[in-house]
Amino acid sequence: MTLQQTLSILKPDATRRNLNGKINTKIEESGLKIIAQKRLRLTKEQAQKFYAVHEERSFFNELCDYMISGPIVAQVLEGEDAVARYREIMGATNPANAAEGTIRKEFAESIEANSVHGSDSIENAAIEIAFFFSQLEIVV
Ligand code: IDP
Ligand code: MG
Repeated sequence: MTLQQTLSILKPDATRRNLNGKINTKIEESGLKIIAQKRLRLTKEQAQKFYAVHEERSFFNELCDYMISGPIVAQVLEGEDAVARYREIMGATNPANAAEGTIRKEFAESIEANSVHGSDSIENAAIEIAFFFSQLEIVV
C-alpha cells in the first residue's frame, strides 16, 4: 500500500446534470480525499492535448468535442493506492459493463458521456495532475 495522488475529472455530462456533489460524496465515502479542485472549460486545443494518447482512435474528434461541450471539474485525489482505487469506484468505461455501486454504473449516460475520468497509471497521474494544477494549488 502506498499513498498516491491521481487526477479525476467530472466530465461535462456530470456538471450539466448538477451531479458534482453526488459524485464527490462517492469519492469521499471510498476514503479518497479531494486535495485540489477547480471548475473550468477546456479549449479544443487543450482537450486534444489532454487526450493525445487517443489521437489514432476513431472517436478522438468526437471525444474532444464532447469534453469541451460544457464545464468540467478537475480534481486531485489522494489516498492509499489512489490510482487503482479510483479506477475501481469509477467502474468500466462503458456503463453497460460497469459494476453495481460504481460512479459510471450509477451516473454515466453512455460510453462517451461516462461522467468521470481517472488516471490509468502512476506515471500518467503525475503528467495529468501537472496538466491542470501547480504545486501551490494542491493542499494535502
Ligand atoms: P477510460 O476513461 O475508462 O480510461 P479510455 O479508453 O481511456 O477509457 O477512453 C477515454 C474516454 O474516451 C472514455 O472515458 C470515454 O469518454 C471515451 N471513449 C472510450 N471509448 C469510446 C468509444 O468507443 N466511443 C466513444 N467514446 C469512447
Ligand atoms: Mg483512460
